[in-house]
Amino acid sequence: MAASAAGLKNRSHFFGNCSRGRATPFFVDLKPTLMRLSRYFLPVTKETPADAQIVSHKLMLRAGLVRQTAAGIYAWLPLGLRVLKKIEQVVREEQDKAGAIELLMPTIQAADLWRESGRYDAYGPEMLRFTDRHEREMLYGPTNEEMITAIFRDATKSYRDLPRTLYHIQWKFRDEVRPRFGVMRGREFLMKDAYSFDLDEAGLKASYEAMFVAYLRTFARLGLQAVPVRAPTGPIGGNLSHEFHVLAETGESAVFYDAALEDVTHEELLTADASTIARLTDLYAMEAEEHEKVGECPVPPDRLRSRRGIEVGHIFAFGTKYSASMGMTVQNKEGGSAHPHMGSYGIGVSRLMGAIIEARHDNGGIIWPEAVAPFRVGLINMRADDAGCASTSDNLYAQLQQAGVETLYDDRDERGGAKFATMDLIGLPWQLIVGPRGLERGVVELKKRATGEREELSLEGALARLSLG
Ligand code: P5A
Repeated sequence: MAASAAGLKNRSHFFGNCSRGRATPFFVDLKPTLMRLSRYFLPVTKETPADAQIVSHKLMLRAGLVRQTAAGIYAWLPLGLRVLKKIEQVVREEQDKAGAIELLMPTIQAADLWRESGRYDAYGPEMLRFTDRHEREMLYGPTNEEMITAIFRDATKSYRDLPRTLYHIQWKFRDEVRPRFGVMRGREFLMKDAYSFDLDEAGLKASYEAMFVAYLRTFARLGLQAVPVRAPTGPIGGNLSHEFHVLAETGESAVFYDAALEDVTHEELLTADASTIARLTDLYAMEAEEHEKVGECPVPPDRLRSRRGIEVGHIFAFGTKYSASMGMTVQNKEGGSAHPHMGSYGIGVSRLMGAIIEARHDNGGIIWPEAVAPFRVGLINMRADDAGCASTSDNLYAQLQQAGVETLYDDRDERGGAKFATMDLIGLPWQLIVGPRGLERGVVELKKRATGEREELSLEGALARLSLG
């Protein structure tokens, strides 16, 4: 059958030219096979899950992205994991561009570390505490200020070792009283947390601004409009802090802001710099509680907007809070000693997935931005029982693979309608549809998920279109 010929051709591309017996690959890349829906693991459902209240949670369950395994704790299924890794990668690239250096700290921490800063008792019941077999008190890290301070303290002696910003992307645990809305407020969640060390306050301000810029760019790349809001500092401490809120009806916070913030364009945010910060932070934006404290509002009423927001990032400048309490000093230029000034900078990586879906969906399902789509193209064979359709689809699939276009191939023996519904639900940016009537005229259909626009193209035309960046 033509279909298996194309399949073989495809395999030989990845396994090299083995003349006989089992192919022994030099590098194992099984993805081409795994991206066939007939062999993938994608448990989608039509039913709306009863326990999900907001649209992103419903869609994440229905599209087979995650599965809850205990209250507020999720398994990331194959499709969801691909998105999570992509969000993580965008965050990582912008951190690297801002000059931050990646490391990886563990999820488990020793209670003694937190006794040094005094936060072990202060943190309260949100901290998951346990003892090991030697009765040593341990905890699952809710954040890493103490650990990074200890690591940096023990390796740093001089002002020449500053400034530095270190970050990691690691699972956190917070025993939230009310985990809800799926991954939005989980107990276990993935966070990017960065920590900056500077000699003085002016240095800290520069590090804070570098992260601020990185955040604006990160959220813009993810296709989100995120408003920076002046924020109270809470248990992290310090006196300067901003939260970044994605505006969405289902957000947990009420945000008040100057309508002029809506005029900032996507392009400006993608290329944000220090002047963007100055412009944005001059504009009024507060969470409800802070807004009330301010009392008489500095924004003319006709320019004041109130919307719900999802907090996807939070940055803090807290100066010497941890360096002083944990005894971290460096020698300064004059030969004296100084406590480094610190900041910490968080992004809710797993929460972002919910936020992106809240901001980008329709009745049919998710609409992924290209930057984080689990696959770029969904190839749909409308008639798996038709040899012509099958061999053309297999060929297109092999060629898309070779062109490096991430493709999920629906090669299952299912009705066309069910295939369309699945593709719309999982929200890949492009659908390439192969059907018998089109093939008679030598054409396939290309559908753009975001707009629903369909276009008939020759096979070569479709391949060329999808292979371009
Ligand atoms: C900053 C980095 C901190 O923990 N310490 C290190 C500081 N800040 S924060 O605001 O408490 O958290 C940072 C971001 O993590 C996300 N987040 C969550 N995501 C999912 N479920 C949760 N329960 C949860 N709690 C916090 C948010 O995006 C937050 O801005």
